[in-house]
Amino acid sequence: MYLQFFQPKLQFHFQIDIMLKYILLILLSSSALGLPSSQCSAKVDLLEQRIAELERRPISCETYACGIEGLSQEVQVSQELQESQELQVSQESQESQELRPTSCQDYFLLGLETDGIYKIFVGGEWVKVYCNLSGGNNAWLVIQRRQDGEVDFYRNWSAYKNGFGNKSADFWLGLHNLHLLTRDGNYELKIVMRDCQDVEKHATYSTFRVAGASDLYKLEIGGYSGTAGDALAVNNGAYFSTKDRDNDKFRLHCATHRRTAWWYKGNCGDANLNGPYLPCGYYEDAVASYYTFHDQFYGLRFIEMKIRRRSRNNQ
Ligand SMILES: [Ca+2]
Repeated sequence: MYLQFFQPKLQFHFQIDIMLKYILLILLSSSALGLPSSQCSAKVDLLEQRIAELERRPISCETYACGIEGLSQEVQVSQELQESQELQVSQESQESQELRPTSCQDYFLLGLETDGIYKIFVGGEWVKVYCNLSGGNNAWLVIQRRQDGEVDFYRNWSAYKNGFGNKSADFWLGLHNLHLLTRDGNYELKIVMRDCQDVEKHATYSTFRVAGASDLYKLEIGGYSGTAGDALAVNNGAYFSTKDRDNDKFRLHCATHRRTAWWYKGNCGDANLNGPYLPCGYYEDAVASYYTFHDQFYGLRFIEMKIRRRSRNNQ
């Protein structure tokens, strides 16, 4: 780029010096016309001397140096301006095109089809979530999982509000994020469960919304379909309760009775998905269970709760 700028400039200066020579030659020749021969000869000598001086003169050196200096400054300024403009354009482009996925579905639409932990933008912050993106058009955001009993689920209000566990294994996403995720859209909930013989059943609810802290993370749920039965029907409208917060309307403290935390209502209800992870098939009120799966409180081997925004395609 530098040579492209420089070469025409050098050539331009060289041409100016050639022109000066000939202008001087014409002027001196003109002034010599009509003079006596001796004076004319002197003019011709002067002319030849001036031409010789011009030819010896380092005509291009100063021009060359000035050209380089000036040109390099021009190039530098040009480069700085270009870099500045490129940086600005780049920043504007980045800001306008910065991807801020707000759901697992956004990642799926970007072409990602691998299950795993992804970051989504929720309530002005980045939150790590586990997405189910494999297996076709099923971009689910996992909000709870029980698979090995490594994580203690008998925790207090603060823990259930903020979430806990390992998102690649057993975990609870947290009521705060559940509220932020579901407050502005229509979400559906799918619960996938397996028993000791690896029989899999599911329950899907077309409405799932969690209210804010001031409403004690009240649950709105409805529109059941599936194979596991509608064990959550009685939980619609329930407040969340933990071992240190009894927000159920029952005479017992359901969270301590069931040894976990949940949206308890009625006589503590038929679903205890956060219950103790006991040996599979264990029969107990306080166990990780879903009553209508086996029509009893039966300890399940695997539980996964996941949500996704309802769209015209999956309504
Ligand atoms: Ca109570």
